[in-house]
Amino acid sequence: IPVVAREDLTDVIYEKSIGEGIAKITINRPERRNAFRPRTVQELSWCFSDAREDPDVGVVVLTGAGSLAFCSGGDQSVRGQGGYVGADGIARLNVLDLQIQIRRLPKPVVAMVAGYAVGGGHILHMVCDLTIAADNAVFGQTGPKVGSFDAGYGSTHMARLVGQKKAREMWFLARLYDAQEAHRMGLVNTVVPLDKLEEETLVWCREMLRNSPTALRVLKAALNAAEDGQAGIQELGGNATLLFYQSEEGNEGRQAYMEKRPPNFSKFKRLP
Ligand code: 2NE
Repeated sequence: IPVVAREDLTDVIYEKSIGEGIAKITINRPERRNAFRPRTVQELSWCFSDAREDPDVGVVVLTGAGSLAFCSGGDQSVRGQGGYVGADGIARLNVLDLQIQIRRLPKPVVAMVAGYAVGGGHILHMVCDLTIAADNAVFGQTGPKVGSFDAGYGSTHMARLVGQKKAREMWFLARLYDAQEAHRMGLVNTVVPLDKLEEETLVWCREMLRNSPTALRVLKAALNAAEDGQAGIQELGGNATLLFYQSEEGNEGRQAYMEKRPPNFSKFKRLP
């Protein structure tokens, strides 16, 4: 598929297939098993923002460079007091904002996982809508071993995915799980041979792209809302407004205001 790519990124590769509706974001630090530093997260955030704003993009794929790792979490070599330290000397935990950005993106985000998805990298795949795993994938939380934890989505969303007992096991023992075990636990949608990973991911993406974008958008918001409290309701409610603005009834109010006349909603039925 012909692609357009943004060239000035150092830690991430960003590609968009022309006319296909798929954006692919690749964490590109294979020498560190695709661990993220603040710059990596900033670049990822830019890419997700572009994929959100581009009306030609319908599905986003997040992956890691090479076949050894999807992402090994925060780069421990730049971990300082209060977060991960970037070129500006400031400590950040900006991956937490990235998690929210992925979750709130009104298009499906698919994690395409080969190799290790551990620590903060494991959480990134969990906040994606779907995970396609290669048979060499390995999943787990390492935080308690390296003096870290994610008590946000990394814990609470995990418990929704795998259940409370298993989530406590994953975090308290910090074990690693192979792809088949992750599939049994409900952490991933399917497991495929490594050499079929990209091909299978494309099949899933194309299948979603054939479906109604609005249906997928509102379903994602609804599934989020069940977990996200007021913020989730706000997201779901925003979709109701978006749809209402597309209706004749919604436009009668705006039109009347602009024409300085009282609105006439009498022709709109009160449905049961
Ligand atoms: C990922 C894993 C299991 C891979 O093991 P292996 O044996 O395949 O590779 P190796 O030799 O460990 O790693 C290759 C190189 O990548 C670096 C290593 O230090 C090594 O460098 P050299 O010795 O060749 O110079 N590397 C790998 N992961 C790194 C990382 N996260 N930071 C910096 N360098 C890394 C194995 O490498 C591993 O267990 N990695 C550490 C995983 C980890 O503990 N991640 C942090 C969890 S905490 C977190 O992500 C977090 C959070 O909990 C809350 C908020 C934000 C972040």
